Amino acid sequence: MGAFKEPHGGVLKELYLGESVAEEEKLIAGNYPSWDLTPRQLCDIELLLNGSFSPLSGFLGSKDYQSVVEKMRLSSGMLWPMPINLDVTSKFADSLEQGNMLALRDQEGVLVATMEIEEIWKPDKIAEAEQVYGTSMEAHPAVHYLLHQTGDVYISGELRGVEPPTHYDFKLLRDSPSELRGRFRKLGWRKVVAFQTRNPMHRAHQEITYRAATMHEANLLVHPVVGMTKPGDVDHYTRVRCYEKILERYPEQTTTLSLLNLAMRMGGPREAIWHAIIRKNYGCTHFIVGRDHAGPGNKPDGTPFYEPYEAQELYEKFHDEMDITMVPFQQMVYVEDRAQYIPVNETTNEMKVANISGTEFRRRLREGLDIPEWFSYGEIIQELRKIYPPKHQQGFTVFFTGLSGSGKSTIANALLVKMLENGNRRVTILDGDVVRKNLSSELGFSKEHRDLNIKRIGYVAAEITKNGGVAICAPIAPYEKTRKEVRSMIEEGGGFVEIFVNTPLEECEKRDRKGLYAQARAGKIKGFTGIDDPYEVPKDPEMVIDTLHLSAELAAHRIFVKLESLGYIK
Ligand code: PPS
Repeated sequence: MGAFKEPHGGVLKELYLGESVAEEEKLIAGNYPSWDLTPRQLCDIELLLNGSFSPLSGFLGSKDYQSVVEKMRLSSGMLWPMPINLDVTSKFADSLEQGNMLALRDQEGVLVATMEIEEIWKPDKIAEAEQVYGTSMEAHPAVHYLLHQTGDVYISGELRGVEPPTHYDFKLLRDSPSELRGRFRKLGWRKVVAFQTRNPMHRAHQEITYRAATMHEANLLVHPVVGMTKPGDVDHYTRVRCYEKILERYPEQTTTLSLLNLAMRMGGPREAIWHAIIRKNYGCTHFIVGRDHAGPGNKPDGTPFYEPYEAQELYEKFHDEMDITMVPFQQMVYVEDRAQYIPVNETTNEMKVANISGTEFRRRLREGLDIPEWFSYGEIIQELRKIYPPKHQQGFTVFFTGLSGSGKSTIANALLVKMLENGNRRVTILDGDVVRKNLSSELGFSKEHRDLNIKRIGYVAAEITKNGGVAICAPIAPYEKTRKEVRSMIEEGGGFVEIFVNTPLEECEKRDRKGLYAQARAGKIKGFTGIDDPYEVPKDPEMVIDTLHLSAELAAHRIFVKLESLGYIK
């Protein structure tokens, strides 16, 4: 093979069929039962098929699974810390039998691989969570995934790779282990330090990686994860643009970048071992493990799931078997009087130490505040500012809720005009009646239909918000749970301001501008909000408007001022 570093288990397990056999397989697979791989399974299968997960030759069978969960070893005794399983729903599993062939497809139906089913079994998920992640608390992202998104049945068998999952982005930066090994060979790189990351890199990371490489007289591979990382992380498109920029900060010919389509589990110490084995399969000789490697964040009580250096300790235990040298790092901090980064355990009390946490960094970005030179490079900040624009450039939704005839539409329209007059924002209004004529013309007023209507409004508002626009919505939205769902959908991409138009039922009924209350009282309209269908008063709206004592114009003015004070309007 000519590689500088043997893969884990000695052989790189590439599982693709030859071209002509793969073509035949595609034809036959049309008759097989078919499973559409989930985004996580797609990441896993890509890394299984290209040898990143050597020595695995498919999703784990029950014996290997049990052994990995309990002992971090395959049943052969070889070190392997992470269960890699093909989970399916019970309903789908009921249609399968041992010995069946199965077609594994991507979300568009393209055949990725086939598998002869050897085993079908139900795992004990709680035991898996506790043994692999050390907890069954749902605050751990992998446990949450296991309990809520993982199918109840696991199936296994040897994989026959047909076609690698398609990627349209950064194609030239994506490498299989043999491709990267080829690059190292071509460049004559014999010692390579790998750096795993799921975050944008700043000066401290550059410092760690550069030190690690020079310390070991090695070259450097920046090997970021672009598959699935921790929910809320910076998107990989932005990160890759940042990595490309930081590459120029290393001496020429010393460092290379490649993207790894791994689905992380945030499994801390076990995950560190897994990450290192993967990098060994890519031909690397050294692997950097810093503070809180692959950490999942804190438990609800604020304490961490894993100790900050627990991953380094576990690695140390298995170091001889791992055959890829750990380069441990303490957290790096900036020492002002020395104008230099040093490991935190080398600082003294006399030193003036500076540090900016991830949370503080994001706050500064979001609020358009200064980020010091010592923390990051100008070109990286510039890239990140694009996804964390200051508040007055972020999208948001103003969500009015209240009884029919409460005045929502009038206030919403007055607000719209004020925003157009201000001219700094692009605004779309999604009024209850208008939506019902266009988006939801086939819907009635049952609970299901109302929920569907509100979710449609929420979906459109979330899209507008995500893309930096302003959506003003004004449906009745009578149910708290649905409003909450819409809020969390929209808050993923911007702001959400809920306004309860608090006009008492008697007043709405007295106004009865459309004559609907009279019809509802006469039983001609059934399930009318406030009459014979509930309106749940919002628990925590950003604002409550009392229309008995406030004109629509004044109400719109107050809301406009509130939006200014929240920073959304300049
Ligand atoms: S919901 O519950 O949020 O889906 O309602 P929404 O889409 O805002 O539609 C409310 C308008 O539809 C008219 N209408 C009814 N409202 C409540 N209950 C029943 N059964 C009903 N039937 C028709 C009413 O005119 C509402 O308009 P607004 O602008 O709120 O007065």
